[in-house]
Amino acid sequence: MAMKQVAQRSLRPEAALLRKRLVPQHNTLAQATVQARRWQSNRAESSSYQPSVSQRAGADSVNFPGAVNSKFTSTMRFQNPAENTAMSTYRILDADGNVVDNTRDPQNAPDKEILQWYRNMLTVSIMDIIMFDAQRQGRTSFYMVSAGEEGIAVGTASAMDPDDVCFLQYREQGVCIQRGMTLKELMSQLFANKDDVGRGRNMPVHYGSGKHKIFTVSSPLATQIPQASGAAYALKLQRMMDPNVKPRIVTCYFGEGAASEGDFHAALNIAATKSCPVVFVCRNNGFAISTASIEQYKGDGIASRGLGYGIDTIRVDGNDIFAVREAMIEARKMALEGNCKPILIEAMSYRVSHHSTSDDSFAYRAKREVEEWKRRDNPITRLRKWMEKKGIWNEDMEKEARASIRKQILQEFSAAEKVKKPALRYMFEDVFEEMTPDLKAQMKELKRLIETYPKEYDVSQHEQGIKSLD
Ligand SMILES: Cc1ncc(C[n+]2csc(CCOP(=O)(O)OP(=O)(O)O)c2C)c(N)n1
Ligand SMILES: [Mg+2]
Repeated sequence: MAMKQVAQRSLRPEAALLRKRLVPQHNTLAQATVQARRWQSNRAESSSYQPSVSQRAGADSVNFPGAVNSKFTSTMRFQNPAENTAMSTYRILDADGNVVDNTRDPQNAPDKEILQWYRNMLTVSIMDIIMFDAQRQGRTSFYMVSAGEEGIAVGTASAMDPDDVCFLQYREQGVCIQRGMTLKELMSQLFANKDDVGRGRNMPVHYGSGKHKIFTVSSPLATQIPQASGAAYALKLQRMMDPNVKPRIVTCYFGEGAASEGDFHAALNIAATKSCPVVFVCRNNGFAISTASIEQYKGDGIASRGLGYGIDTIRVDGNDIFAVREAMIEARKMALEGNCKPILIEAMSYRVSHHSTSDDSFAYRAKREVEEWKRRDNPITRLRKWMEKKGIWNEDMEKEARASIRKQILQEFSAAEKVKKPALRYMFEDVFEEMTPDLKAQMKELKRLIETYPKEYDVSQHEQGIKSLD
């Protein structure tokens, strides 16, 4: 059956009601959302809406509104989570690049595509080294590397539709590259030059791209998670109003540390109760800056929390790009089935790098531990071993790929470094459609200060210099 028909049928009851009430009068999504809310609260208050919560005589299970189908028991027992076995971790390849389950083909993509994922992971890793060093040389202000987590980013992004929407935390350069952001676009952001689509307003690694459906990274931890739930709800409403709209999901990335924020809990609960098509991808890399996971929580990782919110959840080996990708393909499908639903993927990894250029992780973990992880297991070497065994990769190809990627990155690096900075005027624009009198006064004052203290403020590096403030 065609996808469109499936979507129409599965969304039919709610969609029909929404269409009847919304479509003739409401053109914008915002109007429709307000109306949908009104409709839902009216429905709850109307006399025809009567959830059945009465206890039946002789029933052996609870029928309170807050817990249905819980069996009565006369044995008092506090459940102890430590008695449960930890949730298992899905993998396809072992650390040596061998397929664990030989009954199936891990390769659900042509070799050419797999080689591209490999190149994309290499690109992230080589760019990381170059940019980390550039910060040390004082050529950029800040950087965050994603060493050890390239497989999570590239693997999940490889399973998404280009029209799906992404919310990132900050350690997901691989998502940007896999979704087609160019090195020039990334470098323009890192150097905050005039070609940066963010107009140089953000710190380095705060990427964003409307073209690639990537919301701009924002520093306050976890804020992207409820935003992702909201965006997914909007996509769902859009399809309810018009079933011909292409089915899309939202993918939301965050670290296990961010999952300690209240926003994480609010986001998962609203996504579950409103059945939003969002895939939450938690990168559990073992650290929130200097706090090891083991000190961050007592439960079974982040995956166990998904179950608590009634969300279908899987834990995967984040060093295994095949497992990550397969989990994401399935998660995307499940998220869009029927009335839609959220999914949680907890991808396990190890943060090989320091937290950022502002951190020295050897102050709180042993160098030997890091070296061991680098040597023993890593998403890049794991895929490389598999490709070598399959005969599609070898030492010469590796050398050639590394050299050419490095050359491209260095070219874009030096080009971006030379490009002028954005016009100073952008500091005051874009928040309001028209600049407010306050903003105009501030811009005038900035101009006066620059003219008064020219030695203090060299603005020649900015596009149009002081003229942009006229
Ligand atoms: C609200 C808020 N609190 C604290 C910070 C400082 N901070 C930045 S990153 C970070 C750790 C996040 O760890 P995790 O979510 O596991 O991501 P990882 O860095 O491991 O990828 C902290 C505490 C912040 N940016 N925002
Ligand atoms: Mg972390």
